[in-house]
Amino acid sequence: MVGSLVKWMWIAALVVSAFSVLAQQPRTPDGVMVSGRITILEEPGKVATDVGSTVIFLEPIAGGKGMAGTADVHIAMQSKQFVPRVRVVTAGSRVNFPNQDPFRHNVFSNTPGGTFDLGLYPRGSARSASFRRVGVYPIFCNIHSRMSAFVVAVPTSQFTQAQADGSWAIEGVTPGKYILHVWHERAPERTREIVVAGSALQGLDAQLDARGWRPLSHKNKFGHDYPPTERDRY
Ligand SMILES: [Cu+2]
Repeated sequence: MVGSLVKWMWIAALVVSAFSVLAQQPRTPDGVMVSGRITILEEPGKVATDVGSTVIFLEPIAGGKGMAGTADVHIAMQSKQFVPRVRVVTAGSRVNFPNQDPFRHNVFSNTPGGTFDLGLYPRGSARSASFRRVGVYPIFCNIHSRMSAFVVAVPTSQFTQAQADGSWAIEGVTPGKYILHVWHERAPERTREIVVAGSALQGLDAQLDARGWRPLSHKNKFGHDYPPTERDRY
């Protein structure tokens, strides 16, 4: 009887120690953490203040987990700006655009294969658009030429945006092969193949080159130049 009790205590101790070993692993129930840091190479004298707009996502090649549901996200219109300026979503998601300014705004995109126009609407109301196709959608307002944003629709739910210091992490990544994409509006996209195994993958650092970037002007929703004064053109 005593021998059997000792045996059970041994088993219990082994189970507890096994759990404490597991708890020390940087592992989430579904997978592991993949992380790194982004830096942006700028022209001399310039310092990047928008590293936090960088989009990082893992496109599954083999064995990895891809899409899992869609996100419910917002881009607000505040003080004649889209906030935040960049949003990453799983392709198929809807993005809501609440107008928080005391005047009307429009939201449109002329992205080939993904055009939309939400019309003109006042403070306190919101309209939404679907982003079914994978790709980068520049978003504008037909009234205010300086308003611009990007929705980046990706073929996976394993994505994130960098912190202000450039660090990023994606949790719960299942083992498999992926293409790691790093996208920023001011630099060519960077990609590399990674293999995620049973433990955390750290140090996936990438440097983006924004030295060749020049701000682009854009047309209004009719494909014309914006009028010199920002008047309501509806
Ligand atoms: Cu506007």
